[in-house]
Amino acid sequence: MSNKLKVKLSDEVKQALHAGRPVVALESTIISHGLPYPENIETAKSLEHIIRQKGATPATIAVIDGIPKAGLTEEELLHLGNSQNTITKLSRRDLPLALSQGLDGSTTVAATMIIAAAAGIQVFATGGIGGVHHGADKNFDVSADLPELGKTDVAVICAGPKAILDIPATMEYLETLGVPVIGYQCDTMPAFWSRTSGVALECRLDTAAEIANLCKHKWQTGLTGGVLIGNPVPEKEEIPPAQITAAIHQALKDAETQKISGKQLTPFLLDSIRHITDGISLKTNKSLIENNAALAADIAIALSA
Ligand code: PSU
Ligand code: MN
Repeated sequence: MSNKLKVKLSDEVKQALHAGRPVVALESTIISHGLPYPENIETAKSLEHIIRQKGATPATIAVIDGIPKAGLTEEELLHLGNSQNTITKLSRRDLPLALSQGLDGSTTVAATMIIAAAAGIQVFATGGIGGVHHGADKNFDVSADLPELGKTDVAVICAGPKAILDIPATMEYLETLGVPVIGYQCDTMPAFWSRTSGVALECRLDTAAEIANLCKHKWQTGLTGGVLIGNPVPEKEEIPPAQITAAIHQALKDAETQKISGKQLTPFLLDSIRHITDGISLKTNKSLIENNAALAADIAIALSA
């Protein structure tokens, strides 16, 4: 029995991979749980468009009828985006249940990395990765995204850990796991809606070519595991820390009062912040993901050159 995860590729993705052309993986939890309808569908389509315009091939990843897929049809995208909350959010631990029961599910950063790597896709764009939650010293809430970055060979382009997280603790955790964290044209880790978290980075690279070169050196020398690229949200869409901090605190307090925990916590916080900021956070969220998709395409192109 083969112990490899089998991924069903769309024709477009299959042809691109076969020809050694650049491919960028996209996750689907953003579609099902991270953004509201219909902005989620609009964003999913716009990401694919941005990547194609750059000359790379997008591969949105999800599990449909228990089958891991890279490259979704329009119908599948709509299905993930229209069924808010009825679609299961799948991280590493949830994949066996979904595969064995033939379920539909959207994939988190961790699960998307697993499926991308199995398909032979090296570059993946998301919004913000999961990380160490506030209070993790007591509640142990650390996203499965972090250990995945420690072991799976995929470059992940993000706008930082989501600012609802304990970013300094997340950075410590990444250091322990041996994950290179690159600031793209920046010297501090971005903080999702804001351009900086204040946490200094030791690795700043200013071009996609240098980032691709670092990845090649890592993977060609047996230094397995992910590479994390922090790409700050464009200046004109940024919400400065002073403006978003109050909303984050309010959302964290509401989560505590309502006893929200586990995999529900991140979607709850994102949704609360969207309401508190009157939708401004949504506009920023959309912009930062698009910005990440564009950089991911550049890196994939540099890697395939
Ligand atoms: N980035 C966003 N919105 C999201 C997520 C990331 O802009 O909804 C998702 C990703 O799929 C990430 C997940 O892997 O949130 C983290 O969830 P948790 O904290 O439960 O591990
Ligand atoms: Mn968690």
